[in-house]
Amino acid sequence: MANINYANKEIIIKIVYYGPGMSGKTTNLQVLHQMVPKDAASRMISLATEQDRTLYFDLLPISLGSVKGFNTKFQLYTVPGQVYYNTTRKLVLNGVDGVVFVADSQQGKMPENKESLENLRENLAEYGIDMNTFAVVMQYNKRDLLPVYSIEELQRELNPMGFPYAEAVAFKGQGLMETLKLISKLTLQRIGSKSGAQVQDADGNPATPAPAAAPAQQAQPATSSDFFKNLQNKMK
Ligand SMILES: Nc1nc2c(ncn2[C@@H]2O[C@H](COP(=O)(O)OP(=O)(O)OP(=O)(O)O)[C@@H](O)[C@H]2O)c(=O)[nH]1
Ligand SMILES: [Mg+2]
Repeated sequence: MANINYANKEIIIKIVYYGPGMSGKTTNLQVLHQMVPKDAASRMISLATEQDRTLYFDLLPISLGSVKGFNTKFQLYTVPGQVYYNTTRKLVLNGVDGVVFVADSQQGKMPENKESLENLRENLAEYGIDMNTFAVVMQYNKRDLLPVYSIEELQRELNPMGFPYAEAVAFKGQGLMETLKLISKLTLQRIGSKSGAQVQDADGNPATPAPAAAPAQQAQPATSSDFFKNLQNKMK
């Protein structure tokens, strides 16, 4: 359901970071905010927190610059992971284009990961989305907190669907760009292949969707344009 507006040549893609409480969703956005250039992500909004627990959501808007003449923006959201905030989680999923599931790798956290994943499946279904065919990336976070489950165990227990995955240590920034790259690639592919895209022409009528992004050079990001080129390059 990416929002593509042909009148002002803009694409807005909504990505939701989902997962159990304390798995590192907010940390993902906070550290990404530090990593991307200022002109690409000028502000991050954290709406309602209590002792660093998310009560509503976080939002990090990232401008990726121009893709085939379209000003492309990602809106990264988090949900509150604590079980009793399901109404909020459902609301935040409204209009979602892609999900990053942030799992906690620590031994003993498998039941919470599974419960959250099942909750995601149910909430997506309420919007008529089949998770099995949706743009989902698994992030196995907290790889530094030993003992952790092996990647094989996590894959077997949480990812029988075979979604792309990345390992991460969110507070150190490890694996965060890799994760963003994977989910960007998946969502842009879906827009390029028409399915899931809500495309409007200047009159608000259905129109042909924009093609997917083209690859470019790899470099340490300096401007939003470089940042996007870097991201595109990683999507190859
Ligand atoms: N050691 C370690 N700590 C991490 C990592 N990622 C996040 N943390 C810490 O885990 C705690 C919870 O992180 P948050 O990002 O607030 O978790 P959340 O998923 O947003 O939690 P809710 O908002 O309650 O759903 C914080 O103290 C983080 O610093 C990691 O990879 N390794
Ligand atoms: Mg949070």
